[in-house]
Amino acid sequence: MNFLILLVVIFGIVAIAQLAKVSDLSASLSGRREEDISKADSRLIGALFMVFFAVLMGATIFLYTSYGNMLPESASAHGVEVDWLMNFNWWIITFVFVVVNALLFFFSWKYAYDPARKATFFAHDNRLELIWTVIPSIVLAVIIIYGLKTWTAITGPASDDALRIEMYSKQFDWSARYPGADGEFGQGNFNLITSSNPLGVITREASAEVLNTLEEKIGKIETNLGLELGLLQAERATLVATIATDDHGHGHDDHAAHDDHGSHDDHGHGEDAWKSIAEHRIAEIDELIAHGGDGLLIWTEAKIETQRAKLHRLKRHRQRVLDVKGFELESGVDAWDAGKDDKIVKGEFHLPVGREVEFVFRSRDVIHSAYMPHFRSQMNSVPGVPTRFKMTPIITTDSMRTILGDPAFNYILLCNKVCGAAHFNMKMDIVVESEANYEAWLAAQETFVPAEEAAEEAAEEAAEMATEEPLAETAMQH
Ligand SMILES: [Cu+2]
Repeated sequence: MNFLILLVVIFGIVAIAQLAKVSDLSASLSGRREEDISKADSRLIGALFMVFFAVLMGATIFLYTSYGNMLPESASAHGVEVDWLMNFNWWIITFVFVVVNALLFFFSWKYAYDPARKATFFAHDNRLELIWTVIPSIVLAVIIIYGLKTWTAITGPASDDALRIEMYSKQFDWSARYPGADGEFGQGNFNLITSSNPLGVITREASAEVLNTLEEKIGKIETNLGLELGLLQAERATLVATIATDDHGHGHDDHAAHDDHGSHDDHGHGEDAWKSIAEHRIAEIDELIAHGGDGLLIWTEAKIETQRAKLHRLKRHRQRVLDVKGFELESGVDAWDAGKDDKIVKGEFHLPVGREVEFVFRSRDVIHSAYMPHFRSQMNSVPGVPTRFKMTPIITTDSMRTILGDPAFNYILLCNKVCGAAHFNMKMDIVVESEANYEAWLAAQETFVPAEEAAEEAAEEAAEMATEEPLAETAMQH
């Protein structure tokens, strides 16, 4: 089928080329020059231009009416402004588009070639220059100033009582995090990311969990390296060689020691201790090699290298986790505690209608983009650089379903950056509802550290405080 279409196109082109050749030939036969076009031909071309203009305008009107409003009315307060700005620009563009094309095609028809008419020629006109410089300048200034004003209002700081939500992106899903009762997000640190803590929220539990896992892995590799036959033999050989050269060197040292009194004894003692440790270790290795049996490992050098590199990485990771420090946040909340009552949700998140929301965007891996088309919002989510965007939802999901006559309608958050294989799958539903319904929904969500665990921990801490206090008091009295 495709091949047939291709054939038709090729033959069409050939036919047109042949026709052109025929008209060339007939022109040369009748003695006309190629660029001589009859008045009738000119009028025909002019009329065709008018037909084309009519089709163009018809198509434009059709496209504007069928596809002009792909989104329903804005569901956010600033979105109304954005739509105004967008429409304002479209009206200007449409006006210019129609006027320019009308003049272009109408003039082609009206001033079709006429050998009896001579064209007026003028090289310069100040008035015209002024008109087509000043008018576009004014229009552009209006568009830019209006746009900047709207943009500044949209991106300005959020009010103090705005609800704050963190949108966390990774390949390939979104999480929404609510700060919990203390109003503070627990800080995030990528060194604490685990499958149960995908956002890397800093809490004592998260830190302890990561440290445990790391210790386990480090211990396992160290044990294995201690059972590798080649390494054991190499270590034994080094120890034996060191003892041998040391014995030899000892005599030499003896002579030198005559100069500094007293040091000889110390030196000798330390050496003996070291030697006995070395001998002990040699015995240990011999024992291992002789009776290690199945426990012994024989690895290639490459394998030993990769295991050592892995060990190095794990130890570095452990150090980074140990370096994570708790600190006081501005509100006085301990950073170690701020994350406990955070609520992390997936798949769907809720917003109260009429309340300002400030989104903070964070990304784990690559640049994603949070796109909420019904709210006219979009913001990139960039690894290492938190971004933000504020908005106020003004239409609940239920109202929008009524407006659209679609009971299945849902607001959505999409990823709008092609971020990898499952990019298409990165979306969340957004439910806008009354403040009361929202509060009820939020209350039903699980906190990051489950409430019972947090209570237990608080009780433990209180008990510790109780035993410490009397001590502190006696210390004060002294
Ligand atoms: Cu994405």
